[in-house]
This record gives sequence, C-alpha cells and structure tokens, in this order.
Amino acid sequence: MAATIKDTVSNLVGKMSGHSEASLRQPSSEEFEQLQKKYVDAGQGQVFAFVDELSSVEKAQLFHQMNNFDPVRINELADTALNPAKADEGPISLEPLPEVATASILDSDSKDLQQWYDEGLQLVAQNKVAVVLMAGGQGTRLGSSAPKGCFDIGLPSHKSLFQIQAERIAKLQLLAKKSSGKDAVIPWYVMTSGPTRKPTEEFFQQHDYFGLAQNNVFIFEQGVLPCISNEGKILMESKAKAAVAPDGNGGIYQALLTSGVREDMRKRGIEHIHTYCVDNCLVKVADPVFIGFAASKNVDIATKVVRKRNATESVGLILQKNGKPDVVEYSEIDKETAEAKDPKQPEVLKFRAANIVNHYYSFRFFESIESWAHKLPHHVARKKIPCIKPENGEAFKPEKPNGIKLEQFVFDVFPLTPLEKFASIEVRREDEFSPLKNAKGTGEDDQDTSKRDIMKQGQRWIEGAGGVVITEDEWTGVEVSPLISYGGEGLEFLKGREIKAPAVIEKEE
Ligand code: UD2
Repeated sequence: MAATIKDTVSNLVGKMSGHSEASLRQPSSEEFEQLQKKYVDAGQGQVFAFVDELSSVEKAQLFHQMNNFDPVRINELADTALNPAKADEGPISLEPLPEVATASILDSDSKDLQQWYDEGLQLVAQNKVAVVLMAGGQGTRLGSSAPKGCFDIGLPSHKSLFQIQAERIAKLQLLAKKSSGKDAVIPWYVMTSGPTRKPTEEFFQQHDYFGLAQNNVFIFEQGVLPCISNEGKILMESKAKAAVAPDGNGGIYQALLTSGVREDMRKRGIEHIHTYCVDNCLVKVADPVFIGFAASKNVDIATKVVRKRNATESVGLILQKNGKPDVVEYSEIDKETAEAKDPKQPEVLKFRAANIVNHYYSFRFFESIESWAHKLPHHVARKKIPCIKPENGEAFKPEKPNGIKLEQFVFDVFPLTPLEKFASIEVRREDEFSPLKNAKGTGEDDQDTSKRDIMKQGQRWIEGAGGVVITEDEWTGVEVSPLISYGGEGLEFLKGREIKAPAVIEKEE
C-alpha cells in the first residue's frame, strides 16, 4: 500500500508544482534500467515491452507512472485477488447488529432527536465539524462522462448535486450562527480521483464554489492502482501508459494523509467528521442530529442505514461478523444470507440495515490511520479493460471482462472498532436516501426518482408548515431551496399559502 501513498503524493506533487506531463523530469538511464529490472524480476516486464518505440517524453511519463508502484506489492494484491485465500477463515457468524449498537430516527422520541440536533448544531457552531465528500467514483452505470456531482437531475432550479450539497452546508452554517451569534465554518473536503479531479475543480471554479468561501473547500485526490489481467499481469492502456483505476472509496484514508487533509482538520480543531456519497440527492450534509447522536454516544464510527427495499437491492448490509461491526457488500453477499428472514418476523428480512455510504468518524479515530490503512482488504471488480496486446501492442477492446480492478471499500474499517465504539442509526429512506445510480429511464435510482424524491420532500415540508400544494401526481411536487430550509424548518411564511406544483421556493416572501 505504500506504493499507493507514493502514487498519490506524486500525483499531487506533479499537479501542485504545475508539472504538465510534457515537462516531467527525464530519468537517467541508470534509474530507468533499475526500474525496468525491478519489473522484469517481478514478472511484470511487459510494462516496458515497447520502451524502444517511445519518445523521451513518453519514456519519462512511463517511468514516473511506474515508479509510483511496487511490482512485488502489486503481485501480492493480484495473487490474493485472483486466488482468494482457500485457507479456512474459520466459522463466520453473521448476525444483525445488537440493540446496544443500533438506534432509529423512526422510533426515537422527539426529546432525544431535539437533544441530538441541539448538540450537533452547537458542535457546528464551535467549528468542530467537517465534511468529507467521496466523489472519486466514475459513475459508469449512469453513463455520464462528467463527475456525478455535476449532474443536473432536472429540478426546476436545475441545480447540480454539488450545488445542492454546497447550499446545505451554507444553510447549516447560517443556522449555527443564528444559534451561537458567531460565524460557523464547516470545511468541505472533496475527494476526487484521476478521472474526476480536473472536471470537478473546473466545475467548482465556474460556479464560484456555490457561494462557499474557497478557503473552506479543499479538493483532493485519492490514489490509483494498476488494472490487472486475469493472469495477474499489469495491463497497458498504451505502449507508454499502464491502465489504472481509482483505488476505491476506501482509498479515502491514505488520501486524507497524503493530501494534507487530516493536518488541515487538526489545524482547524475538527473533532467530528461526516463522510458521504456524492450521488444521494437527499443527503443531510453534516446532519446535526447524526453528529449530535454520535458525539453523545462518544463513538469512533457511526453509520446511517435505511430499511433494505428487498433482498436484491444493490446495497451493503450493516451487521456484525464474528462479533465485530461489519458490512457485507451487495456484490459479495450470498443469496441465502440476502434472503434470510427475521426469525421473530417471518415476513421481514433478517439482514435489512442497508448501507447508504453515510458515515461519521471521530477525529480521534483518524489519528490511527497509519496503523491500519495499508491493511484494508482489496476487493475485486471484474471489468472490460481496454488495453494493448502485450505481444504486438495492438489496441484491444474486450467484449467480456478481461481483467480486474482492485478497490478498497470505505466501510472495511468498521471491524477495527469495537461494538461499544460503533453505532448505527436507522433513518427514513424518503427523507435521506435517493441514490443516482442508473441511466435515465431505468425507473429506479435514476435522475427521475432523484428529482421526484426532492420535490415530494419539499411538498411534505410545505404541508407540514401549513401550506397547501396543488399537484396532479406524485411526480410533481415543490423544490425548496436548501438556502431557504435545511431540513424543513423555517417555512412558517408559507402557512395558509396555496402553491401550484411544480414550483421552486427560493425566496422567503
Ligand atoms: C455503494 C456502497 C454500497 C451501498 C451503495 C448505495 C461502498 C463500497 N459501497 O455502492 O454498500 O451503500 O453505495 O448507494 O461504499 N467513490 C470514490 N472513489 C472510488 C469509488 C467510489 O470516491 O474509487 C465514491 C463514489 O463517488 C460515491 C461512493 O464512493 O460517492 C459510492 O461509490 P459507488 O456509487 O461506486 O458505490 P456503489 O453504488 O457500488
């Protein structure tokens, strides 16, 4: 894993020092031969197979890219990934989390909810709360080439996911200021990956950081790992470049170190961190209830869950594995476990706490990253990876998966914390989870369901404040700007008003 850290650092050094690829330092012939030998000795000599055909710029590019990886480490990861340890892991016991580690917004009494909210808002007002957005995913299922956060889900305002999330931060800063009388700052750390960094930076600059102070928005980059053939060989995208992919949202932990984000948090006195998934249009960014809940229980990790829709929904399952908090990802769960019923309620799934990539960490927990980040497992994603044929350098566009991408999962850190320092809280799906995963027209987790869920939520808020919404159907509701209301509060001015859907409320008048 040290290779990844080096890779991320060199990515950043390259970018921060304004190194364009063309002006990369030329390696000496000794350096080049030494690196080439390292790869040949590791059985990965095909990486340099066409080096004699490369220009000096291409040779420098290849040198700097491959110098960031350790081929021996890559072989270990590939071998583990391609030949999962047959070694008996011993009996695995999977059980739902025990009561002691679970709570639910749905059945908490309003006194507790109000107490958590007040405590969380106070922590925001004391500038102790930060937000980390995981936005390095490539959104292949969505079929859009731009980063998901740039996506316009078709709201009347046509705000992107990034803008909606930025405005929730801005509103929460104002609510905290109102409660404390002092300016509050919630620093926003946006994790990107190779493919999403530049378009994300440009989008933020074009939109002037959506009204947030630029020095409180910190765009950083996660590491990459080479793509591996089914035979364990590093695949080449071209004669001068290895095929690489982001190292998974679990790459966040090394990236927090190598990008200087953890240091920045420490300098700001941050104690509570909310980390979330870019594609959930309903996400309550830095949710005071969640922060207050986790702080009051003094846990190191907390996670929000929703009730799983059905046995086949593509979500991880929060549970306990051999007595430790853990998540079994949808891509790795067996049918029997997914379909198991609750012995006490036969019509309900036994494992129904669905992961929604919505996590809390204490800063105290982040102090230990160095001791475990390199030990997080790598998961295998079998993919069709465009590459060149090693025998003749010809381009090859595979019809079926021809290799694997190795990625770490953000929740693989959960078993490192004991149950008493972990908490899960169930939230309402209609209020907090509507992921944008699929292309338009899929009918589930797509841009239309995202838009519908935001508009329906706005309608519920307005009706809750005594307003009346005239609408033809469930798909047509009212968008309420986050700058007007963070979570449905402050809409008294709409009492008795009639609003014809579709509409957008963006002024308090
Ligand atoms: C994620 C969860 C899954 C479930 C589902 C619900 C993980 C590993 N899996 O599955 O349990 O909660 O979402 O929506 O969290 N990302 C990066 N860098 C990467 C890869 C992903 O930042 O290298 C980000 C991505 O931008 C997104 C989040 O991580 O914000 C989840 O990634 P995804 O949408 O690819 O994960 P998915 O839907 O397979």
